[in-house]
Amino acid sequence: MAESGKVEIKRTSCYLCSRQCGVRVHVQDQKVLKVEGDLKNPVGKGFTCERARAAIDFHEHPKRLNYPLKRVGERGEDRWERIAWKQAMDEIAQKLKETRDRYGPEALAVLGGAVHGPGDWAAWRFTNLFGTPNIFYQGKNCGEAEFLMECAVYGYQTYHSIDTSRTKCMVVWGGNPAASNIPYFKSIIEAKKNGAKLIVVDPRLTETAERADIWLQLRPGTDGALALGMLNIIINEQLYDKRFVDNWCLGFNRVKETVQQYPPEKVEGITWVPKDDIASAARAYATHRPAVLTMGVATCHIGTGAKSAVQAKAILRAITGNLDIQGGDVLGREPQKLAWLENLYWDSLVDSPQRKRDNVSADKFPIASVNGYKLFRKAMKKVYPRGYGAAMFMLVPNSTYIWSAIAEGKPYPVKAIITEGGNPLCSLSNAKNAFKALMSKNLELHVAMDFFMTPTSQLADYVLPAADWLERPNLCVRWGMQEHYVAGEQSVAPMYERKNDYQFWRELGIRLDQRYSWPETLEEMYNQFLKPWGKTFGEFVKMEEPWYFPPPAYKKYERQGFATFSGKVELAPSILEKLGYDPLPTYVEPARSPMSTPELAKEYPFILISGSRVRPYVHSCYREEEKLRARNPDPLVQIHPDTARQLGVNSGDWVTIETPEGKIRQKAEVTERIHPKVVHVDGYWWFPEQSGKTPHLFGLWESNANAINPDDPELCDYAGDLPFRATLCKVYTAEHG
Ligand SMILES: Nc1nc2c(c(=O)[nH]1)N[C@H]1C(S)=C(S)[C@@H](COP(=O)(O)OP(=O)(O)OC[C@H]3O[C@@H](n4cnc5c(=O)[nH]c(N)nc54)[C@H](O)[C@@H]3O)O[C@H]1N2
Ligand SMILES: Nc1nc2c(c(=O)[nH]1)N[C@H]1C(S)=C(S)[C@@H](COP(=O)(O)OP(=O)(O)OC[C@H]3O[C@@H](n4cnc5c(=O)[nH]c(N)nc54)[C@H](O)[C@@H]3O)O[C@H]1N2
Ligand code: SF4
Ligand SMILES: [Mo]
Repeated sequence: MAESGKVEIKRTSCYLCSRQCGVRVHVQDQKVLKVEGDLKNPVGKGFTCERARAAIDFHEHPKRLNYPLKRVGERGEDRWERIAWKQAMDEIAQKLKETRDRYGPEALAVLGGAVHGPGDWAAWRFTNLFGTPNIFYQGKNCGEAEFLMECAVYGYQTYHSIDTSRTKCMVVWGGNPAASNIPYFKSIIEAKKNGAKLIVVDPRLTETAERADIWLQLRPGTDGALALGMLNIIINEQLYDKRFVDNWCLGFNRVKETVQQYPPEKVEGITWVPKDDIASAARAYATHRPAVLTMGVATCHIGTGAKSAVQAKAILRAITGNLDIQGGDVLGREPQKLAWLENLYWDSLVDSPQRKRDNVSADKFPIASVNGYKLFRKAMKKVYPRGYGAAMFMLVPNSTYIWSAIAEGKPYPVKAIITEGGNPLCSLSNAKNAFKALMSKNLELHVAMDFFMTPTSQLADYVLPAADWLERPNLCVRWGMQEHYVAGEQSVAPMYERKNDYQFWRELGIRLDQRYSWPETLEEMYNQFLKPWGKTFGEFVKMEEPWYFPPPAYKKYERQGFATFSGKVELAPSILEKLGYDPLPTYVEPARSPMSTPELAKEYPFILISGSRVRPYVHSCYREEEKLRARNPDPLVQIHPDTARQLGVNSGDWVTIETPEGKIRQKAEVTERIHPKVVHVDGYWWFPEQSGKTPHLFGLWESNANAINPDDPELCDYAGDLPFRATLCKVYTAEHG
């Protein structure tokens, strides 16, 4: 126990977004006084942003959930009674037991959000033991399409960390780190100072694009054609790494043949990018090695356009010889010194005797299913005998199927859901569909665990108060994304009756035949993860440097081959063929576009993109915090001045944005940063200050991009990711509507 009155410094990691910057928390008598960057911590190196500066406001916010609540009125009526944790957990576990006995374990679906802490892996742990494959977490949220394609082509995901002194070229493709990852953006700037080239592929002139040597302003959703056009130049001008291709790549001739269909002139017509710019970008990328070609979540959000985009990107990385070299795109490894597989129970799910069915969308999107994962495991076995460290990215169902499994019992009934650390009504396309399912009488149980009452938790039967990152010990593990771990001390005891997410899953687990699988505390669970290292969490967190960065390893394939069936880079992956997909990166238009649906485009003439990161917010979070809200008080729709003039719109006007799915209103930001034919709307908007009662739901239908984004599976990509970008809309002022 700390001495009364004494100020202590706790070292931990900030979880107010997924970056996990190292911070020092000043604490006195269980009160947080200050959060500052930790200069010594390699993650962030002392950086903090406006969210970390508002950390105390979130921690003590008057709207925080502090006690378990049980619904007393109808769903969504906003009538609750406070109950004890024990009662909540007993009742929820009993209901889950009945559900499992009556309908099978697959009748439970668990929906979470972006990376936020122990809830992520504890949820996989629970669902794997329970036997349900219907777990919707990071994979689908952040775009499964690219993870899966990288695994199919070269057997693991690549990291795109910039080596500021070595990297010679950076291609930021479909992302904007200036808003989404500031520490990364800083390394881009530093590498540029050291002479590296920056190429940005984005329909908007973002803060990142502003810094670019070459900015390719493409038509949203045509990334595949653009990448194929670049491949055309690189292959025909023989700018690829011939030795690497000869020794390590299969399928080169088939790809060579395919790219002949995409000469720069034709690609200009598809993408709107001038052919000379396509050629310059291709030449710059291929001749400045080592180069990094980033993931960028937008290329997974363009529906049917995504497959060729992510595949052609993977081919670009491979044939230019940038795979797994220092300063280039380094291949990940399974977590080092960590007992992860035995603790996450992947195999229990894959081979579960209880699980009779694959996830609800397995037939439509077989690559993102338990069976798809099994095939990947087989392919990877030689290189990764323990399986894939980031398997949770690999078998996530498509949300539309979850909603229809609830509302219509198809393909089989889902009767219970748990939403933890996510706000699907704001973050998933076609909120009307989600709303219908969440209000359906067929749904027998909905449990939500969050910091705040959100539109989603508003529709739950039980709402549970989550402890935040200051109230729990943290072990940052970026499964499959980066190899380091960082230990963080608990700063203060949880306020009121908040509990950490691990405790929630544990308490369910021990009531549901998983008694021996759940150590009593989060620290004890961390001890189990850290066992191979021979350290306890307590020892780790007290170390002078409480982090572990494994020594980097390059060209790992020279020893072990690539983790594909052939052991080579498969440019036309055999696994795609086995699962019934086109193995070649053939370009496919977004399913709604001026080219694929010209009739629809007459009525909806603009291309709609939505939800790019806005600096103060993380998706639907933080709109209740006054200082952050003051920076971005209203949802903004970006419109080009020429378009605005035609529409009679001025900056600051509220305008209507309409799609076949519905309409919303946002405030116009007239700007030359966007193409005249493209409209960008802010994502995830709700208004915590408004009434939460249904149907109002904190103004969910007023301005939320995902109230009008489509979710038809035919519009989704090959892995079932939602089309948040590259669809069609019309825009008008209220008077002209
Ligand atoms: N239109 C559009 N939609 C998109 C995207 C887009 O680009 N455009 N991007 C997609 C992407 S990449 C993502 S990742 C998703 C994000 O989708 P979500 O993760 O559903 O969105 P968030 O708003 O981050 O929801 C997180 C919720 O969890 C709560 N929370 C935070 N930390 C914790 C915790 O430790 N424990 C618990 N129990 N709760 C916690 C927060 O209060 C918040 O309500 O959105 C997707 N949706
Ligand atoms: N502040 C903040 N930071 C965050 C988050 C947050 O919510 N807030 N979320 C975190 C999460 S979960 C994620 S997944 C990452 C995502 O981070 P990023 O990958 O950087 O994604 P976005 O910031 O949405 O940037 C997407 C960019 O793609 C562009 N774009 C739109 N359509 C297309 C298209 O068809 N093709 C191409 N090439 N580009 C297109 C948009 O104009 C936008 O500038 O950010 C993380 N960091
Ligand atoms: S970027 Fe900001 S919110 Fe995200 S982890 Fe770092 S300090 Fe926290
Ligand atoms: Mo994400």
